[in-house]
Amino acid sequence: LFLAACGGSDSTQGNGSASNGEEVATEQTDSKTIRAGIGLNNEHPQYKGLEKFAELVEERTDGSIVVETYHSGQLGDDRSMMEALQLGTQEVTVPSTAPIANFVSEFSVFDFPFLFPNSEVADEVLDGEVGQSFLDKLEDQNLMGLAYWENGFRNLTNSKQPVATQEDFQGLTIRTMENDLHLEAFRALGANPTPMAFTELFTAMQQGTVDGQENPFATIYLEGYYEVQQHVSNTNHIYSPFVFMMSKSFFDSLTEEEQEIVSEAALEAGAYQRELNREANETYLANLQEEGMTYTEISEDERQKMVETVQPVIDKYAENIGTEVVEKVYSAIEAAQ
Ligand code: KDG
Repeated sequence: LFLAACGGSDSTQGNGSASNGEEVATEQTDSKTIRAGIGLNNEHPQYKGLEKFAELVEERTDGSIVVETYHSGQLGDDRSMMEALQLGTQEVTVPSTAPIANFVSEFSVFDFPFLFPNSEVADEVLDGEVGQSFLDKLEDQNLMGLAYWENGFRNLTNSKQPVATQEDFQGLTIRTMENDLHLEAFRALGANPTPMAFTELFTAMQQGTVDGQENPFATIYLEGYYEVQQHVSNTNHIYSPFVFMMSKSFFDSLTEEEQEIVSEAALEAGAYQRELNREANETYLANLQEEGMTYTEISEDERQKMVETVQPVIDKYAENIGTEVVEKVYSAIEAAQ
């Protein structure tokens, strides 16, 4: 198992005795490889979750499936990795729901600003029937959605000014994920949003191409954004789920038993990832302040104003997605509270 994970498929020649070498070679010819890539770095709970997935799968398949994990966009950004899954040149990625909406537009509903009141409600809706019905929609795109993981509540940072009110968004160039709804919501709030892949974000902030960005505290801290950003506010404007997804053609090539193992492992690793992620998001705001960032709290009154400002954008997308689908999500949220 260890050999297989570390050696790669073409490094067996000349290792050990001939018979040993042959054995390893046979084993490796039979083993299937999952290349799993994410945009966040190897400090982030998302990567720890990926490592957990690898451990569970390799253990439960006795190494007949090997999982190679890649972080920091080593295999590309959310969109290009999803395309690689469609083509079958990569097996797993765990994008935010926002870029998924470019493949299945209904996914935008999970990115409605201020949709989920807390992560417990999000868990219940996403892990329930409604969440599953969205994952099913990915199959037409040659993608298998196996589980929801958590990115978390997104918060605004910038290099220019403290943001306490909606008026403070005015004039700030904010990088958003590649999603039209995000763009329109930020425009409505008065900012000047610009969509960009995650892999380009740090440099864009460093070079001043953008003034700010929005991500959960864990990402802001673990990606070292405090080095290039001065102000952070708890806008909590969008809850970002992750979707753990696999190339459908790869999934279909697995035996039934293997399919069960990877599906179960994606869920179990997700539970672990969510736990680590919540701890991280609670802890890291303090660290950001220790690193010298100014923290501005958004009052409930101000947040309510933002809710009202983005409502027309939500209404527009609700209509585009289809009221029936959106109503199902709203009812599930209500039932979960
Ligand atoms: O690994 C996930 C990242 O690629 C991305 O989804 C993170 O929230 C994110 C962003 O802002 O792009």
